[in-house]
Amino acid sequence: MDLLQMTLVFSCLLIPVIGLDEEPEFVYPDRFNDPERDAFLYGTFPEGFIWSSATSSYQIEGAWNEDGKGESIWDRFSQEGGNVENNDTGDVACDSYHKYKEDVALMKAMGLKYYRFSISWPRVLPDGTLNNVNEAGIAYYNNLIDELRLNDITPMVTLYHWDLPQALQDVGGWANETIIDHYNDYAELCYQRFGSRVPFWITFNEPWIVTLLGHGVGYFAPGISEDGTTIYVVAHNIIKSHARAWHTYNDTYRQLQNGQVGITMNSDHVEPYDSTNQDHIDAADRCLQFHFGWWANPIFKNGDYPEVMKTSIASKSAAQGFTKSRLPEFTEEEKEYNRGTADFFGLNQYTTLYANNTPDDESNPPGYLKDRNVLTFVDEDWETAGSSWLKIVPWGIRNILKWIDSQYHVPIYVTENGVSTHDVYELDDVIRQKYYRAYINEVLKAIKLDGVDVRGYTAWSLLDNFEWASGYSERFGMHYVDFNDPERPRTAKESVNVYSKIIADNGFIKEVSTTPATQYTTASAPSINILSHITCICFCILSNVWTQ
Ligand code: PNW
Repeated sequence: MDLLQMTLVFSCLLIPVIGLDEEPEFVYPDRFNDPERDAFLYGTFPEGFIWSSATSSYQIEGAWNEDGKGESIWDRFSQEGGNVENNDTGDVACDSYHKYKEDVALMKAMGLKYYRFSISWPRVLPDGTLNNVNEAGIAYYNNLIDELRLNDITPMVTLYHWDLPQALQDVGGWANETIIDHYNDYAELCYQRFGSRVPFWITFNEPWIVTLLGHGVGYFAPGISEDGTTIYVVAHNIIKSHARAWHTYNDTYRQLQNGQVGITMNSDHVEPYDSTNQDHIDAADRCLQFHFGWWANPIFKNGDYPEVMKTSIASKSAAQGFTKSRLPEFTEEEKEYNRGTADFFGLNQYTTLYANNTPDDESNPPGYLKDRNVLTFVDEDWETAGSSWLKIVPWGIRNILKWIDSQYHVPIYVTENGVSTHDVYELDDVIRQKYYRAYINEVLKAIKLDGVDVRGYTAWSLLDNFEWASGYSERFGMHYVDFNDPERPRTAKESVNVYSKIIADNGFIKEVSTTPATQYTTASAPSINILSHITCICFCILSNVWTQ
């Protein structure tokens, strides 16, 4: 037997072990349990797959008024009291403004090659405009980027992760279309000052949350509750701001800096409650169009809002006595300008909902939920994390990746995914270890089994941090941060090891065992096993013919 034959025979022995599906990491004790769907898949990610972890400026930096930083809407919203759990604020947060070198060392220790962070707009432009460029703020991000590069870690930078300069909010914020010019000035300043070292820009983090939670229900800063009217104006200005910032990069900086500019959207996966019922299927699709399509249709498809949004909002607006649709219109020129303005699709994904139809409701007052006309709900048997909204449903991420791929056909980066625990000191964070393995495994399936072009995965979050309206009562970090200690010490949780191993292996490699695998735990396992054997036998026969 020559070397080639020996290698092939050896791999024959290995493949049944490596390719074997195993018991699901999460098993649901209800009618939605599906061991075949949830079976674990061993295998590796494509070469060059990006492994990252994320944070955002307001959630970790602290130093809210240091070195010339301006006030942000989150400073105002948290400090005024009554808006955040325990009246927590991000005044100090993880103190990463002072401890960024320590943070970079944590990333290095984990084997991370990418880091997603955001720039605080009021730290570099205290009143939001170019009237006053805060060089100390610029220096902070330059130092952070340099420290990352020194440690072989590539920055992915979010321009807007919710901390709008308060001075711009005072003149109407996202509801005032002058914001488009201000945002473009800010983006261009960032390209100029940091762009030579930043290959990935994300214009907006989760515009749906900015719009709905910030301007629809007022649960997030700036605390406005104008569901059904202002939200559509805010969204319109965000889309235009995004398109403008992309064009600025494309026209002036791309050739020089060779980076990519995308946008990150969040969505729960939405599954029809009864997948054989067309009403449920339509309701799930409508829900996703109102959530993703709102932004993604103009940016990735045809420059305009999804048809289902246009027709639903127009007819309800008319019935409610509005003289025109509450959904603003793009001109033909604007549609042309919006179309194709993203080099990648950033996806933040955490959880899943079921969808069903609701009867049409055209009554006043108008509202987003009435416009959308979908009833969403969860299965109470699904395991809940430290955040009440976060049910653990790994297969949801695979399904939504498939949906995005089918709609927009673009490279996708998972820019956030993770799970919270309550505010407890717990270093062996079993739930997070299981969550990451299970969800990342579903991303692997989307790539390997469904052919979706997913290029990277980002874990939320590197550190426990300020979880918006929940303050410090929910912990998403792979590192525990002691918020009672002025030094804000960080301690690695066990999930760091789990994630580091996935990064080191570029996926999931089953430990090689000498005992034959005889126990199949899922319905799909035997077929995969038999297939591997057949493939092996074919290889061996071929190699025999070839070497004779
Ligand atoms: C994302 N919800 O936000 C954000 O990008 C992060 O800043 C945040 O810390 C992370 O997810 C975890 O929450 C969300 O209420 C905030 O459904 C709230 C919701 C979803 C995402």
